[in-house]
Amino acid sequence: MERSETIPAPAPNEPLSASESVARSGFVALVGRPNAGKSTLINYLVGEKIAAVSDKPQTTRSRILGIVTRPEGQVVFVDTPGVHKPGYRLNKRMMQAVLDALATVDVVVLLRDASVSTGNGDRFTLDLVKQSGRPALLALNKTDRLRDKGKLLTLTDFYRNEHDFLDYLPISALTGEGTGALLDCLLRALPVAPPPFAEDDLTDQTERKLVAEFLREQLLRHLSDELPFVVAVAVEKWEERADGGLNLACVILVERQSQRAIVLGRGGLRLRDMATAARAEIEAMLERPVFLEIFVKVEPRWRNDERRLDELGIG
Ligand SMILES: Nc1nc2c(ncn2[C@@H]2O[C@H](COP(=O)(O)OP(=O)(O)OP(=O)(O)O)[C@@H](O)[C@H]2O)c(=O)[nH]1
Ligand SMILES: [Mg+2]
Repeated sequence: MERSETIPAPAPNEPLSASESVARSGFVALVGRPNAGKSTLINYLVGEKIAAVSDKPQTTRSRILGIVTRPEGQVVFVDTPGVHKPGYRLNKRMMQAVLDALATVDVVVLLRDASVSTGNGDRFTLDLVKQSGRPALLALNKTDRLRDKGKLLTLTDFYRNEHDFLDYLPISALTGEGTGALLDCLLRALPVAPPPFAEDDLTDQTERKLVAEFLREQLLRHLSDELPFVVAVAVEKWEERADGGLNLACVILVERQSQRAIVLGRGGLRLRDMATAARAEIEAMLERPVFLEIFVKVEPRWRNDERRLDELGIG
């Protein structure tokens, strides 16, 4: 995409003037450890649910665009999988999605869960952001959880000593606190360029992909421990009904027969609960009645199967 850089970015605390306020646009990667709150933040900023959220790590598996259009310009957020050590092909693709985002965006937001202590994973993530050479902003998330606000000062000092970030902003992706300041800061940092997307575009995710993700989110919420890592969801049938409704069929992949039994639950009750919750969300999104059929299929080693990963749109 061509960009013109003729108008310099205003100083951090200077208001955006009318002439500057139409033209700033670009791509902003949300990068951070699993569970930092990247998808919660993109959903909040976009104002619609476009990304699955759960308290299980590695919820996001591929790049998701979330588009925010304001009078001052357009910010195209790139939600990425959490930074982790890849084992399976699945995880290698997830990490590649992070690296691709870092290599192509205009600005990076390093999102850090301020309510947990700093670990090796946080240092590794910081190094990736530094190595990208992109302008970066630090957002300290989950401030609503912090009893001791002094923690924010300590963390800000830590990151300030490590890297020259554009700014160091406390936010809560859950309540939205601080997200206005974050958006302002990003709009200032973006180049002068026409918006890449139409004003009413919200995401690049297809309805089909969102259906699969809404069901997978329910699986993540209802299943404990290791199971979330081994489930995937694909939509296999999308059929118009004469009565205006939709017939959908989804397949849930697991790797072992014992996992299939857990997903189903006693008498199929767990799957029924998850399907009911997913269907309600899918109907609200599509604004029409949905008839949802679900199959649970054992497919050993799908996480290392490149063809399957292509079909699932991962990476
Ligand atoms: N209290 C609080 N919880 C939050 C906040 N932001 C996110 N969470 C919670 O943190 C958990 C992880 O959120 P996600 O948005 O899925 O995190 P993520 O960074 O996208 O995680 P991955 O996709 O696994 O990399 C969820 O349970 C969210 O509800 C916040 O600002 N405050
Ligand atoms: Mg996520």
